[in-house]
Amino acid sequence: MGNSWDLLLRRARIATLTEADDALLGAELGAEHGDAAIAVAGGHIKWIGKDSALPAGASAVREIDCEGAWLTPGLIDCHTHVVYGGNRSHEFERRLEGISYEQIARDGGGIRSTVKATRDASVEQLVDQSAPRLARMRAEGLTTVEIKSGYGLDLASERRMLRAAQWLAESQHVSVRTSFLGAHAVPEEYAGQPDAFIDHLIEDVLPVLADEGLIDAVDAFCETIAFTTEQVDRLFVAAGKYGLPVKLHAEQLSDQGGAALVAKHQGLSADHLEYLSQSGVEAMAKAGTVAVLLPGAFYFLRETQRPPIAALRQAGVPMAVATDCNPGSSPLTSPLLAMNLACVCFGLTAAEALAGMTREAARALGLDDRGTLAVGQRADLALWNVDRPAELAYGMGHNPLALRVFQGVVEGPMVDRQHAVEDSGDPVLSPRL
Ligand code: DI6
Ligand code: FE
Repeated sequence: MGNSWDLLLRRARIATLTEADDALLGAELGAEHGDAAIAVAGGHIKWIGKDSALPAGASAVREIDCEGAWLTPGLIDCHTHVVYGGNRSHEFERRLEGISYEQIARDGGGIRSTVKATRDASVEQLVDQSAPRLARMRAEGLTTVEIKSGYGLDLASERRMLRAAQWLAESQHVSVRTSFLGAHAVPEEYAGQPDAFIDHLIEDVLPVLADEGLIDAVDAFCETIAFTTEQVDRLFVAAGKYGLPVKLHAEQLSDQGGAALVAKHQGLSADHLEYLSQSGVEAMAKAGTVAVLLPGAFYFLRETQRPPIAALRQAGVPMAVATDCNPGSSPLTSPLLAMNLACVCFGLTAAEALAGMTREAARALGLDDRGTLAVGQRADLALWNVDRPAELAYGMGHNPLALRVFQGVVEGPMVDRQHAVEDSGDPVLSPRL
């Protein structure tokens, strides 16, 4: 029937992550024989099924023999602060001496010290400093990343952070969703006046950045060392006026009732959640708010209280997993290690961790065109040299990525070798060459 596709991946095993099957990994197409295929055209998935069922006469500009390697959706990191200036290794040393994260913040360090370094940086410098971090994530099959502002805390600096995030999308071939986190900390010039600072964000900062098309969602830090639920509520009401969805850093260090607040606003996600109460769980379940688990921060801050995973599961709250990549509480640039930590520290299953870094992460960003492999979805894929998908969460410091496909364009560790293959006249590219 003369199908002409841009790309055809053959002889794969495929974890679709769709909910069509009861099994959490979805239909494991061709799992036994490595005989599944995916066809891509125009940056989207056009056909998916058994290799043996490919339509007669199907052809593609490029065909790749996956040799039984596993295909999953490209990884999605739905909570990062990957754009920032400087680093906080000196504070890490203080914490190793026994000084707490909260104490460092109260002494004027913490977020505020990164604000100083970020305010001093140009957009170009922010891009240069952040690109290697994002490149490390991309090397592990990342295709979509959420990036927050929140280290500028004034209009010009927040704008530079958000512009840097958009530039990185272009240069790194990743899809970027931006969140405005102006309410991350009270800046020096508003010391002791958090309400006035929230007013300033609502009146002078949010409207401008929203109008400039720099924001996809509004986030805040609800905590004793940051903002109260009342202050966050006012900000969220303002976000609603611009049609922007909300999300929240909630119950990270104490139970402030932040999850219930974000649920009240039909928010996309409540993130961290170590101190989440049962009523918070129920409010999230009712609103369909995703729980974003950030085990990197739990580990790095040596937190001992775990998020109530069993209660979240029981209530049917979707659970996403993210790196929280940031200089203070989670200098983590490995989505795969975040999956491992979610299993080891929080007790997720390997399948839940993979769903948390794909399907549920897409849900946490309000995106329904990615995170699963099905006809019509974006062709954002990762091909892994593993025998079982559980190996993705099992390894520590191990990167089995063979290929990354971003909107139908193939990249990966073996792409250089691909040219040698093409020069030799062999049209079939093998990830294990
Ligand atoms: N919670 C966090 O873990 C990050 N932000 C937040 O609200 C930490 C930010 C930092 O310490 O720089
Ligand atoms: Fe965070």
